[in-house]
Amino acid sequence: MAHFPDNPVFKDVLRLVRLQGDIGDLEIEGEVPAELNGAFYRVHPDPQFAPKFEDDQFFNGDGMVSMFRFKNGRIDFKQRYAQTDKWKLENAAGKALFGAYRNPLTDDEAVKGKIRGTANTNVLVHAGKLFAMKEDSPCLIMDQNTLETEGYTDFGGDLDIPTFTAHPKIDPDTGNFCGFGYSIAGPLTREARYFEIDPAGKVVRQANFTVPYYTMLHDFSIAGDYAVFNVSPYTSDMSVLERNMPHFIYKRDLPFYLGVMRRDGDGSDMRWFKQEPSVCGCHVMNAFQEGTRIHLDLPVSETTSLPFFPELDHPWDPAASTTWLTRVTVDLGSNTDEIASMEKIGVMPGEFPRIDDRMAGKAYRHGWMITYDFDKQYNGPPGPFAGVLNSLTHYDHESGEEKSWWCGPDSAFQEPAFIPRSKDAAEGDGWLVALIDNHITNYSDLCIFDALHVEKGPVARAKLPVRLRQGLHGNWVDGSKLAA
Ligand code: V55
Ligand code: FE
Repeated sequence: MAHFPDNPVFKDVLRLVRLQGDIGDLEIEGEVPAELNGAFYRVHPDPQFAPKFEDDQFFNGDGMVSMFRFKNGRIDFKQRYAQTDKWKLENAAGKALFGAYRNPLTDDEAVKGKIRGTANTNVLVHAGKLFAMKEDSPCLIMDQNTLETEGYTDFGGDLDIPTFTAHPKIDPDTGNFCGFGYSIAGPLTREARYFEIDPAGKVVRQANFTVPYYTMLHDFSIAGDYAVFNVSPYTSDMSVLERNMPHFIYKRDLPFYLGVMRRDGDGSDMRWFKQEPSVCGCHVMNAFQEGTRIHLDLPVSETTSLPFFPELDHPWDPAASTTWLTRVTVDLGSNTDEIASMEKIGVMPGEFPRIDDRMAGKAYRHGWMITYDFDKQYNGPPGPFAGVLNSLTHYDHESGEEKSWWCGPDSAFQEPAFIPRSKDAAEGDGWLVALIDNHITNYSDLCIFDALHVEKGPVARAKLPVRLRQGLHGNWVDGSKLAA
């Protein structure tokens, strides 16, 4: 007998789905390019049971993983829960045992000390497995063909830290999975570790570093030989957890930082470059080296872009939380600890930046985000972000041109992923896939775009007979890595 809280986090576009199953040969509108062979994986939070607290957070839900398998113009759909240790313990009990988001003080006595992860943030195939990731817990391994869960891994004991990243980058030259864990010395600690896992699944690099203050180290980038970490003023302390406030609170008086260290070192060369007054940035589009300078592109707002990680002394302000694509530059040749420049490089505001992942860490031309066209009509209920992500925008950093496509008054986008036309196609030559959720009919379509002509709208739509809940992140994998 499930009574979900009377809370916007469980209503309208955030109404739970909790549906596991398979649909073969999805209904298609248009033509799916026959040469597309592979799978698109994505994940959304979807609590298995009614949460323990009325004010439960969107980010606290159990990971529900979806797979769209493309072959010969046909798409098969599969959806399963990531069966984390938390999911299994709660499934056996028939109710929620773990409490608030990132707050172990709120858990039932019976599960004290158990891994709290939900695997709800990102999914990516590496070393022959599907990694289901959440930044507060180890890496969960799933089968990339069946979506069966195998369990948490510490990579044969080599990665002896309690946390992992939900935002890895794959080095296009080595194929290494580049990532990090933060708060590795326990909840709320400033210790972090950079690591790389090679294509065979072996941990080949590890380097510890310390963040300037306890923060949500959500995303990062590689930039050639360097790893770059963006720090925004999300922070917390024990008194926040003791009062069961949202785990992260936003403190605009703390600086924004960019940390830069060599990927092949031991972390002792880490330099933190500071920006005051602070800004807020979360997801990285890309970063690259240019001589002694490092550039990192990311959507940036004046203050917290996540309404559920609020400021205590300032009300939520949608305008100040709107994010614009910005290039942050630091100079390793300088002896200052100041950020050299921050320059707005996008006109359309938005979030969920993506690139042609073969350009990760390199000078690049093409980027995409889902964007807010505030001038357009919207007929649906509000969602979890600053506005309705109703458009898809292509940013050409070389020509400075932007092209967008609006998905109509009833719908919103989820994060896209890029698919190259072939292994050695030019940068940007390929497709984007993205879910479009219709908030009136309550159906979701997986849409396929020509990546360099998003303004033409989708070339095909794979139509689901249900709506998928607002999700976070996902990735494409080539068919050569999947069972035939
Ligand atoms: C984010 C998402 C999370 C999380 C921390 O987008 C940060 C940011 C879905 O979970 O736990
Ligand atoms: Fe994220």
